[in-house]
Amino acid sequence: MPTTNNPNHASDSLAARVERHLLHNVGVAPADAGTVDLMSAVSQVARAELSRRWVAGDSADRAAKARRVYYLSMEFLIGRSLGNALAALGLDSAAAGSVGDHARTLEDIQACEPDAALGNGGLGRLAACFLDSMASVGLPSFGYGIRYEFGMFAQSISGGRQIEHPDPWLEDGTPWEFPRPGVHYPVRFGGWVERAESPDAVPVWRHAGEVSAKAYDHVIPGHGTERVSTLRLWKAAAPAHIDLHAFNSGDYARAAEFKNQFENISWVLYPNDSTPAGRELRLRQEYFFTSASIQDILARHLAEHGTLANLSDKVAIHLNDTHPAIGVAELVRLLVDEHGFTWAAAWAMTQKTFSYTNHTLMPEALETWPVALMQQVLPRHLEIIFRINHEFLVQAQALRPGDMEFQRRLSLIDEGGERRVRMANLSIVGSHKVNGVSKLHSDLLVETIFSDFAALWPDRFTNMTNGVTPRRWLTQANPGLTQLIDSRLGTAWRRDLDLLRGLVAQADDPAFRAEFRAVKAHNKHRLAALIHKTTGVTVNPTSLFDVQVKRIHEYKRQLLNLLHVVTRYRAILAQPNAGWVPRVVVFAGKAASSYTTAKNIIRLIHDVGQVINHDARIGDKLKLVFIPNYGVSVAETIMPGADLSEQISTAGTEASGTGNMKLALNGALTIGTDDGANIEIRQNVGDDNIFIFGKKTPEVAAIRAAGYQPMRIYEGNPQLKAVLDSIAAGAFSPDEPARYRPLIDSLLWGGDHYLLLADYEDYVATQAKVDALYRDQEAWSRKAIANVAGMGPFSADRTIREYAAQIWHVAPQA
Ligand code: T68
Repeated sequence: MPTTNNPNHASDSLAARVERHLLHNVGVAPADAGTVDLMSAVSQVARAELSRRWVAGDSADRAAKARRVYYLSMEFLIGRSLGNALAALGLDSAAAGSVGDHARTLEDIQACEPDAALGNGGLGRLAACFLDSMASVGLPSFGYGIRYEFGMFAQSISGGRQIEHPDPWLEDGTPWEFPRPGVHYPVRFGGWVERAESPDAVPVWRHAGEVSAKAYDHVIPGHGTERVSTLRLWKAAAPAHIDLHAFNSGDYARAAEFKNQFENISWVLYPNDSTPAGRELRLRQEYFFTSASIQDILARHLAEHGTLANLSDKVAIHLNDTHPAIGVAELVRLLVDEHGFTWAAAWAMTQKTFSYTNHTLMPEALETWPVALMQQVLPRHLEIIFRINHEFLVQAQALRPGDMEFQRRLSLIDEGGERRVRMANLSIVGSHKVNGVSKLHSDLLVETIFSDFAALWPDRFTNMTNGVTPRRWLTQANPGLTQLIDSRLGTAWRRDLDLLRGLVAQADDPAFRAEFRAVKAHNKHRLAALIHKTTGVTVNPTSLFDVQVKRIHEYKRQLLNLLHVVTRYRAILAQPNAGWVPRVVVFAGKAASSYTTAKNIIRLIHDVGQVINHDARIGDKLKLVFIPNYGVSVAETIMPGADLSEQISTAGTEASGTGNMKLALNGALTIGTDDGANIEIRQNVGDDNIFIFGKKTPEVAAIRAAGYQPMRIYEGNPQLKAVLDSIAAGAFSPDEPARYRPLIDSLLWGGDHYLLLADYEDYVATQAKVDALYRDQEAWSRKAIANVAGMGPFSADRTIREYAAQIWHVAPQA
C-alpha cells in the first residue's frame, strides 16, 4: 500500500489502487488508460471495498441467525452502479481526484457504464430503491430476480416512430457481479404427476425437462452504514449432461438448439405488454427464478438451523406483484414432496412466510394463466393450486353457505370461458399480508377488486405508501441542491429525510431562494444540453420546463398533456403578444412494443413538435420535445431540471407513481389529479403548493355509471373542438392528413375511457394558474422549496421501515 506524507492520504491511496487495478486487472499502463479502462479500474476498487463490507455483514447475520427478508421480483431497474457505490463508500471526491490525474472527469467515467435496465418502469425501479433502503436501514435482506442477458429495450425515434433495439448490457461484462459457480439449483418443467398409491404417500412429479439456475450476485451498498444487501440474479443454463449425446454424435446444431431451449429462459426481459406470443416463456421465467430463490432460501435456512420446522420464524418472503406468485405452490411442494411436511403443516408455514404487494387496480392487468398451460408446464403445481382452492372454497362456503357467486369470485380458478389460474387470488390466499402502494390505492383494493377477500380477512390488507431513495434521486442526481441544503441544515437529513422540514423556515429567506433558483438554473442548463444532444432542438433554459416522464399509457394521459400543448400553440398564434410564459414541454417514456395506441401517441408528440418547433411565429414561447430512451440515467438528468411535474392520470388508475416523488423532491411543482400518491404529496407539501385538478375517483365512477358522453363535451367547448379537429384533420401530419383520425375518434366515438375530455377544461385552466405563478419567481421559489421540505415521508427508508415493522417483522441491524 503506497503511503506518502501527503495529508490527502485517502485520495492518494485510492489513486494508487486505481493504478494497480489498471496495471494488474485491466491490463493497461496507467498513462495510457482510456475512459472505459478508468471506469473499470475505479469500479474494481469500489467493488473490493464493498466486498469486504459484504463478507463482514454476512458473517454477522449468520452468527446472529438473523431473521431475513427475501424480496422476490421479476424486475430490478438499477441503472448505473459506480456513482452510487462511490457515494456509499464516501469515495466520490477521492475518485474525482484520481481520475482527474488522468485528465478525465468522474462524470465522463460514470457515463460509460451501461444502465442495468432489468425492469419496465415503476415496479422495477421501486424494487431497486427498496434494495438501497434495505441496505441503508440495515435489514438482513436479499433481493432475488433474473439475470436477463438483454434488459429493457433501448428506444430510438425515427421519423417520430419508436424503434426498439436490444439492450446487450452484459456484452462487455460488468464489474459489479460476483458469479457464484458453487450455487446452482435444478428447476424442472413439464411431465406428469404419478398418483400416490396410499393417501399418505407423496405424489411423484415425473418432470420432462430440467434447467440449472446459476447464481450471480450484486452487492447493494448501504449509505451511512457499513451494512450492505445482496441482489442474487439467476441465469438459466442447460444442465451439462443434457446435450452431451447430440454433442458426442457430432450433431452440434441439435446440441445447440437443445441448449438454447433451456437457456432462453433468462435471455430477455419481458416488456410489459399483452401479447400472447411467448407467454409460455414468461411463465417459465416466473417459475424459474421463484423456484431457484426458494430452494436457495431453504438451503440457507437448513445450513443455519438444521431444520425447516422454524422456517417462518426466520424467513419472510415478499412477492413483488404476482409475478413470483407460483412460489406459494412451490414452497408447499418443496415442504411436502421433498422435506416430509404434512399438507397442513406446509400450508400453515407457507401462509406465515409470504406477503404480497399489488401494483395495479386495472382488472385487465391482473395476471392469469390458462389451466391448460399450467397443466403442461407445471402439473404438480396445478394440482397443489387445486387443493389450496378446494380447501379455501370450503371455508368460503362455511362463511356464506350457498352463496355460489361469492365462491365464484373468490376462486383461484376463473371458470368463465377458458379456465385460468388467478395469480392475485393465489397470492392473497397464500400470504398473511397484502398491501397496496398508496393510501388511495390500498383503500380501493379493499373496496373494489379484492373486496370479497377483505370481507373474509379484513386484517390481511394494509397500505405501504411507496418511496424513493434520496441517495440516487437527490444526493447523487442533484449535487447542487444537496450542497445548498447541507449549507443550511447540515448533513443529518441525508439519513433522516424528515429533517428536510427545516427548509420551511429557509423559504422566507430571500438569499436562500436566490441560491435555490441558481441551482435550478444550473440543472436546467444540463437538461437543455441533454435535450439538444438527443433531439437537436435548442431550448431556452429560462423557460418553464414542464415534464411528463413515465411509461406511455392511455391511463397516464400523455394525450391530455398534448391537447394542452396544441391549445397553447393555437392561443399563442391567436394572441402572440399576450405575455406568454415561455415553456418547454418535455416528454419521455417507452411504449410497450405491441401497444399500438401508445406508439401513435409518441408519433403524435413528435409530429406536433415538428410543427411547433419550426414555427417562426412561436420562437421560444413554446417548444415540445420527446427525449428518447427514457431510463434511470436519463431520469437522473431530467428530475433536477424540471419546474413542473405532470401527474395527470385519470383518478383511480395510477396505483402510486414514484416519478411524482422524485420530481417534487427536486423542487418541481406538481400539476396532477387526485390520484395515487399525488394525494399524499398534496397533504405533505400543502394544498397551496400543488396544482390539483380534474374529476376525483368517485366522480369518475359516477360519470361512467351515468353514461359518459364525450361528444357532448366536444360540442360544448369550442376551444377543445378546434384542437381535436385540427389534429384529426392533419394539421400536424400534412403528409398523411388522416394519420390521427383514429386516435381522435377513440376519444369522440370510442368512449374516451380515461375521461380526457371530461378533465380538459379544468386542466387548461389550471395550466393558466401555473403560468401566473411562474411570472412571480419569488412566489414560485417559495412553493418549490415547500415541496422539497415536505418530501421527507417519501423516502424509501420510511417505506422499508414500515414493511419491516408491520409485515416482515425483521429488525434492522446496526
Ligand atoms: C407501477 N406498475 C404502477 N408495472 O403503475 C405505479 N406490470 O403506479 C407504481 O408507482 C409502481 O408500479 C410502483 O408501485 C408497474 O410499473 C409494471 O412495470 C409491470 C411489469 C410487468 C407486468 C406488469
